[in-house]
Amino acid sequence: MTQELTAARAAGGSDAGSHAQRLEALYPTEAESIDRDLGLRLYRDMTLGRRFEDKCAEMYYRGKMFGFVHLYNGQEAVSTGVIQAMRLRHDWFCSTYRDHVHALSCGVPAREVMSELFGKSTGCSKGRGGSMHLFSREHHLLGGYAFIGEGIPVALGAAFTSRYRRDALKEADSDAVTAAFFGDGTCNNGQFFECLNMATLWKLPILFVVENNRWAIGMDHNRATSDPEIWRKAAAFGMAGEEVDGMDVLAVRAAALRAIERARAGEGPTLLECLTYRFRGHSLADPDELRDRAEKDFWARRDPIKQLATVLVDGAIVSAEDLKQIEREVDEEVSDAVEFALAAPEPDGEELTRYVWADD
Ligand SMILES: Cc1ncc(C[n+]2csc(CCOP(=O)(O)OP(=O)(O)O)c2C)c(N)n1
Ligand SMILES: [Mg+2]
Repeated sequence: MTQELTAARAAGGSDAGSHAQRLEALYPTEAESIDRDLGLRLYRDMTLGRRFEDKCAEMYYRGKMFGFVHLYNGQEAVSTGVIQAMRLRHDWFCSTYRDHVHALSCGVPAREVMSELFGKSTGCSKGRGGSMHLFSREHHLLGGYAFIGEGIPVALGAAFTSRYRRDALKEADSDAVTAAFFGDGTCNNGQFFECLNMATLWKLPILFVVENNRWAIGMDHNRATSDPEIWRKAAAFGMAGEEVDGMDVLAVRAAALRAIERARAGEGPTLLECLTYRFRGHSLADPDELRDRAEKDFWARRDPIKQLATVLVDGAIVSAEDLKQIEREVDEEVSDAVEFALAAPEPDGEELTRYVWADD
């Protein structure tokens, strides 16, 4: 912990800079070597997340979506860094109400995610869930959850299943790892601590991925949390803990790969705290008038997509035109998702109670 951070906390901890100071005080992590294919894959995934969310804002204000919609802009390096380091349709993923981009990274088609947001029957939750309740068995997405912390025990159960199959049922190939995503505000919720305990006790193959964006709606993390360095709480449980620059997709990916390797080797869970920032208000109903301009500017300069573009182009790994081409393709994919969702049918009223029970 830096001296400045300690001073900031002693002074009340609500200054605009303490979260930023932590980021700047991080030791530079060893960058994973990145080739053209990986670079383009990560860039595409983050760009899809960003442009999908921008389109959601547009559609929300045009009255195409209802209820609360929480966007992920600014946090893309976390979703892409962790999920693209895992094995899709093999490992398991569990999200929060800020779940659109996690779903896209897991491979849920943009058409299905957009349809779900429009409440259409072609949505990944058949139009029953909406923005906060995306689910895809096919893509091993165990859900978005409106209640904070609610997904963590579900993720723990998936990790327990992997371990039980391997150890009790002797399925040697049962090596799936689970990633549970949740926010800083959620880490003061009891379920978080209960699950850390059980995960370590049973050495479960799980990554607890904290997306510390400093804010829980309008509550500053430093005002609400006795020790704001969440990753340190791992030590109390004898678990591996790491903090990482959550605006740097390569740093997140490197940390995730270390944690995944430990988990698959049977060495148990990791608490990974990603220091990040949401570029928009808490939800689309939030005018975002609370946070300081200087704070927003600090994080805007660290835009994870622009940072990756710089690494790729300056390192001559890809050309600027390669990235433009990806952006064009992503824009087409997002427009196609909107057209598809607009034209899709509403769920049939006759089927209101369908899918309530598992055998449906
Ligand atoms: C159990 C529960 N208590 C309270 C709320 C109200 N609530 C909605 S979002 C939120 C803040 C969560 O902040 P954080 O975990 O940091 O996630 P972020 O929104 O920053 O992604 C709260 C308290 C809730 N959804 N569920
Ligand atoms: Mg938060």
